[in-house]
Amino acid sequence: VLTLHTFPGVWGLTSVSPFCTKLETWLRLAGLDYAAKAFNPRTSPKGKAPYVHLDGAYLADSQLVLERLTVERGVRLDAGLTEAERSRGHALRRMLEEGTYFALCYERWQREEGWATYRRAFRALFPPGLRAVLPTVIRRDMLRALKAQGTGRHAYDVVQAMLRADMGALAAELGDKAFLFGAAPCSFDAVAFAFVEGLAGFPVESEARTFVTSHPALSAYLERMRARCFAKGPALGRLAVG
Ligand SMILES: N[C@@H](CCC(=O)N[C@@H](CS)C(=O)NCC(=O)O)C(=O)O
Repeated sequence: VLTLHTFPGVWGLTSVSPFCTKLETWLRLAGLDYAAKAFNPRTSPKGKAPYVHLDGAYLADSQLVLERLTVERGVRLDAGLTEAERSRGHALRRMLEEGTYFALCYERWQREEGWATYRRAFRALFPPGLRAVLPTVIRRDMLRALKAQGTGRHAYDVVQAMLRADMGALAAELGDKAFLFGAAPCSFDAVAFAFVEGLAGFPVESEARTFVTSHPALSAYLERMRARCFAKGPALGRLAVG
């Protein structure tokens, strides 16, 4: 039995966390059965989400989990990819997870308009007694992390331009194909979907968001992936936040 520990969705997002969206999308593309439970700081091996409970132990990190399941469960999602496609997919994944991610965090946590909205979803993740204090404390830590990583030191317009460039690179790879590397989805589509959705599904206007939602290929890709994986929504459902 495989248990996915994840954060629920909200608005147009499968999960508040793109890494949780990635892993749940991957599980669905791979056709693996799983149960879903909420993130629990006491069982999370690295203090982050997502993680899984598998064969009696907890395992963290979306990529380490999917790589292990690929081997142990004989998942063949990437079996048809050429070496060059694997290499481009790897580079795109690292761009999204190690670059785009921080620009998304900037949009939600550092930009005041973003935080005013994101805060409402984030506080709903906690029991009522912790809602007044925890989001503010965690925001302070997040702003420190953004500064240490570097993205937090840029002006808003610069970060927006970075996001548009990342989405432009993704759109160029997608071209007019149904999925990143052809007519069938592969593991890298789970990552691409998570980050395209992470930008398009957060309901605060920005140039980068408009770039994605008005891009014919990217918006069609988003709908195609949603229809394929989440016609009935994510396993933990979505937070009811206005
Ligand atoms: N490399 C990790 C990244 C996971 C990650 O950064 N998760 C964030 C949510 S988007 C988290 O749990 N942050 C909590 C924290 O840093 O304390 C993965 O792929 O699973």
